[in-house]
Amino acid sequence: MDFTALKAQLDTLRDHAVTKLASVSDTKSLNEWRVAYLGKKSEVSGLAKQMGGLAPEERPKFGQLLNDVRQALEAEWEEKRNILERAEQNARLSAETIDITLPGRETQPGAYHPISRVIREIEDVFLGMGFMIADGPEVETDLYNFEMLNLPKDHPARDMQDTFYITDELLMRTHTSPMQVRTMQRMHPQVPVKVLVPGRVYRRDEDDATHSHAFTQIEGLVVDKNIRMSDLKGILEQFAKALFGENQRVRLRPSFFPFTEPSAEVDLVCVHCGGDGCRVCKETGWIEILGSGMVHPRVLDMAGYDSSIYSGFAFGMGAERIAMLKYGITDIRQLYQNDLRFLRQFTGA
Ligand code: 2U9
Repeated sequence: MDFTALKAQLDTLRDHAVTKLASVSDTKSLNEWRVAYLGKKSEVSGLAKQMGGLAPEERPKFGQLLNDVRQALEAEWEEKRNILERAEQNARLSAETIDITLPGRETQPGAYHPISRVIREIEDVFLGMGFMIADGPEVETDLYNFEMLNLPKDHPARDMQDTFYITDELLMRTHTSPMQVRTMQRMHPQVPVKVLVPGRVYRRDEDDATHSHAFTQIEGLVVDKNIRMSDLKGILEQFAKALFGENQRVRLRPSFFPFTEPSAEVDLVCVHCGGDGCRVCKETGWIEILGSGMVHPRVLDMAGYDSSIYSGFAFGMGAERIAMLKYGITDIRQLYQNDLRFLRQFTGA
C-alpha cells in the first residue's frame, strides 16, 4: 500500500466519521461511535497497523496525519458530548419544572361549632348587662353539686340513676350550679354578684333526638339587695330579644326546682309559627327555653349571703336546645357527630 492510497483511506475514514457523528443524538450511540472510530479495534487503529508497509521515510509523515485525524475526531467527540449532555440536562430540568399555572389546593376556612356560636352570642348579651363569665371543674364534689344547692342526701336527683359517680364524694357535675356557689363564696361579702357560667354537664340519660348524657348548660345568677322577680323577667326578656329578635316576648309559668323558690319555667313565642300554633309548639304558640327562679334562701345562706338582707335570681338553659331552636336543628345528636356536611352549614357570619 503506498502513501497516497493510505492517506486517501484516512481522509475517507475521517469524512465518514464526521458524517456519522452528525447523526448521533444520544450518549449511547455517541459511545458506540467512539468505539468504532477511536477505540483499539477501530478503523483508525487498523490504518495505523498498515503503516508498516510504507517506506521508512513516509512512516513519520503518515503517523503525523494519523495523529491529526485522531485529535480532530477526539475534539469532535468532545464537542458532541458537551452538546448532548447539555441537551439531556435541559430535558431533565424542563421535566422537573413546577407548573405554576396549576390551581392550588383549596383551603376550607374554619368555623365555630353551632354550640360555640350560641355560647359566645349569649356571653355577649350578658357581658353587655354587666355579668362576668366563670368556668370551673367538670368533676365536682357531692357538697358543691348537691348539698350547697339544697339537694340533701336523700333527694331523688342524687340517685345513682341520674348521676355519674366517681367515688361516694366525687361525681361528674350534673349542672353548672356548683360554680355559681363557688363564685358567691369567692365574692362574699361583695354585691352585686352577676355571673354567667357556661359549661359541660353530665347526666345518666338515654341519648335520643332531644337528650344527651353530656350537654352544655348556661346558667346565670344575680345576687344583691332588693332583687325581685321582675328583675329576672326583665333580663330574660332582654335575652330573648337579643337572641331571637326585637319582637320576642317571654312568659313565665310556675314550676319547681330545689334551689329556687319560687321557680318558673320560661317560654318564648314560638320561633316557627310566631305564636299562631304549629307542630313545633304543639299548637300552644309557646316554646319552653329555660328554667329560673328566685335563689332559695337556704342556698343564699349556705353560700354566705344572709337571706334576710340579700336576694337573687338564677336561670339555666341548655345551649344545645337554644342552638336547635335558632338553627332549626331537629336532632341533638347532629351537634356531636362532627359531620362536616352538617357543620359546613354554619360557616356564615
Ligand atoms: C344557684 C342557685 C340557683 C339555676 C337554675 C334552672 C332553674 C333550670 C335547667 C334548664 C334546662 C337545666 O339545662 S337544663 O336541663 N335549669 O331549669 N336552673 S334555676 O339555679 C341556680 C343556680 C345556682 C346558686
